[in-house]
Amino acid sequence: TVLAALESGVLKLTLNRPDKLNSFNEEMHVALRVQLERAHREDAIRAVLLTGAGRGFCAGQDLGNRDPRKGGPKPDLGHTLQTYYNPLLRLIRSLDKPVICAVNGVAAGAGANIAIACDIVLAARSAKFIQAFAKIGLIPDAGGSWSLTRILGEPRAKALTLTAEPLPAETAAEWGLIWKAVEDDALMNEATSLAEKLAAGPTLGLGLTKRLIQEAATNDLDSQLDRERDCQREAGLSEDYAEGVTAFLEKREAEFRGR
Ligand code: LHQ
Repeated sequence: TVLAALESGVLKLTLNRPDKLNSFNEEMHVALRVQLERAHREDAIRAVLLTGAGRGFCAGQDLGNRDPRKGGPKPDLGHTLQTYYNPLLRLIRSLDKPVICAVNGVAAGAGANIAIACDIVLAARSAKFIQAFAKIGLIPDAGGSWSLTRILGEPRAKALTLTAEPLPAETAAEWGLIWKAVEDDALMNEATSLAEKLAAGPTLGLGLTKRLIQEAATNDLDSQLDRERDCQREAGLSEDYAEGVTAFLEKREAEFRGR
């Protein structure tokens, strides 16, 4: 349910239930988690590229396997979040390597918010982001209530989540929700070359950068300045910093090794 391929330092993960618009069942959750844990562990992986197979990116939770018409006990969706979505979000945000998301088509519900949680999001011009939760009586999960509010502010976050109106990729880019919208047939090339470029970068410094930017949301300036001091100290000790400065002085491209 998740295709994984490691090439040029990029772990490409393709959500692969195309006939269900790559909506999440338990098997796909576990498969994605296994791959992200691997990305945390393996030094050879220096960037992750997440995308979807077929015409959609991800339609959120698979709504097909819990049919309320069949009766039975009411589901505990809190348990589903605790067991699957929350750990997934934490794995993406805490990975000290860039996660690029190529949104190849519709991203709905938790699918939209998983995309938004990635570090750099490119979307096909035809893709749409839908906070579909309100249509089925749920609340925005997979970090959406947090990320949408921080990125867009309350007015747009509330309008999107209360109405469940689709947001076209280009508007998402104009609003700063994603990095950019690109022509459909250029998406994978552009996302792949971006991921490869980042994978060839100073991985340690990039990881610290990602962490600092994320921490800024909740730090005050004084704490953030302290964190910059500590992280710069660490970056300054890396082999890649020495190589970067040497390459600059020698007027050549740096060859970073990710440490
Ligand atoms: C699907 C799905 C889907 C199953 C399309 N499931 N089959 C967390 C905790 C626990 C529980 C609950 O939820 C959550 C978080 C969430 O993510 S809640 C939000 C869940 N997602 C949605 O509400 C979105 C549901 N899907 C849609 O609204 C539409 O499919 C969109 C707008 C995404 C795409 O519309 P279309 O392009 O018109 O495609 P379609 O509706 O025809 O879908 C194609 C097929 O995919 C179809 O199957 P079929 O056998 O009829 O061809 C759909 O049934 C299936 N599919 N989403 N979430």
